[in-house]
Amino acid sequence: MTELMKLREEIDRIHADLERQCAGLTDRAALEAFRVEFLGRKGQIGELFRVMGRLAPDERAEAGKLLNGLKTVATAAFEDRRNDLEGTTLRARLAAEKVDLTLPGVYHSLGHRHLLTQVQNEIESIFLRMGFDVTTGPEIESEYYNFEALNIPADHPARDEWDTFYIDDTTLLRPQTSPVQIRVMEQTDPPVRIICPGRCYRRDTQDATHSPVFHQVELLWVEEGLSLANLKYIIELFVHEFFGKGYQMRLSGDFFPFTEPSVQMHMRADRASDWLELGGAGMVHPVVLANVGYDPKKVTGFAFGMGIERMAMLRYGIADIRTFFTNDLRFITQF
Ligand code: FA5
Repeated sequence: MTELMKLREEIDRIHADLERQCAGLTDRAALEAFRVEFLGRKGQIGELFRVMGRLAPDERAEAGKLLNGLKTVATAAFEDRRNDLEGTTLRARLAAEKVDLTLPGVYHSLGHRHLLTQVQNEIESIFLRMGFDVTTGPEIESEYYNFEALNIPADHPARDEWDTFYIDDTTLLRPQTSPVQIRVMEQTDPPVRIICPGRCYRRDTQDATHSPVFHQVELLWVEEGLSLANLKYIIELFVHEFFGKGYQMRLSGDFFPFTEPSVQMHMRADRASDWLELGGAGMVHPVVLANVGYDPKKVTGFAFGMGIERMAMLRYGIADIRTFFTNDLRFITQF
C-alpha cells in the first residue's frame, strides 16, 4: 500500500471518528477537548500533515487537498456544534429567565398602626397642642403609688373599686394610670400639666365594654387658681377636638378618694343611643397634693382618667371591646 493510500484510509477513519464524537458533545468542556483532539497543533489532523514529508512529490498536491478538506470538515463540524450548544444554552437561559408580564404581581400587604395606637397618637397630639406634656409610668406598680399616695389607705373599701391583679403583697399590675400623677408631682414643682396614656389591668369580667387589659389616658393640671370650671372646659375642648360635632356628653357626681369633688363622664353618639361611661375626673384631693409635698392652700389641680378603647368604640361605632384584642385582620384592616 502506498503512503497516499494509507493517508486516505487514515483520513476516512478520522473523518468518521470526528463526526461520531462531535454529535455526542453536550457541553463546552467536551467541545474544547474535541477541538484540541482534532484541530489543535498536536491534534490528529495536525499529526497527519507531518506525513506529507514522506510522500512522493507528485502525491503531495493531492494529499494536501485531502488534508485541507478534512480540516475544513472538522472545523465546520466544530463550529456547527458550538453554535448549536450556545443556542441551546441561550434558549435554556431565556426560558429560565422568562418574565410573564401578564401575570398578576406579587402582593406584599403593608402593615399599619393598630386602631388603638392611632387613637392614642391622636389624643396625644390634641393635648400637646393645648400645652400638655406626654409622660409614662410603670405598668408594674407599688401599692403606695396606686393606693396610699392616692388617699386610699389599706383596708379602705374603695380599693374594691379596682379589682387588682397582685404580683406580691405590695406590688401590682396598675389598674389605672392615676399613680403616674404621684410619680410626676414627686419629681416636679407646680405648675404641672401632663397627660399619661398607658395600659391598665383589672380582674374585671369580660363583656362588651370591659377587658382585663385596656388603656387609659390620665390628665393632670396643677397650678394656682384652677377650678372645676377649668376642668369642664378642658374636657369639652377635648371632646370637641376628638369627636367633632353631634356627640353628647354629660358630667355627673361621683366619688374617687383622690379627687374632691369628683365627676364621671358619659357620652353617647346621639339621643337614641345608650350612654357610655368614658372616664372619671375631679379636683385633686388636698391630701394627695400634701402627699407629694405641694401646698394645697397655694395650688389646686384637676385630673381625669379616660378609657381609650371606649373613646374609639364610640367614635367608630365598635360594639364590643374584645375586637381590639383578637387580632382579626378583618377588623384591623378597616382602620
Ligand atoms: C379610674 O380608673 C380613675 N383613676 C379615673 C380618674 C382619674 C378619676 C383621675 C379622677 C381623677 P374608673 O375606674 O371609673 O376610674 O375608670 C376610668 C375609665 O377607664 C372607665 O370610665 C372606662 O372608660 C375605663 N375602664 C375601666 N375599666 C375598664 C375595663 N375593664 N375595660 C375597659 N375600660 C375600662
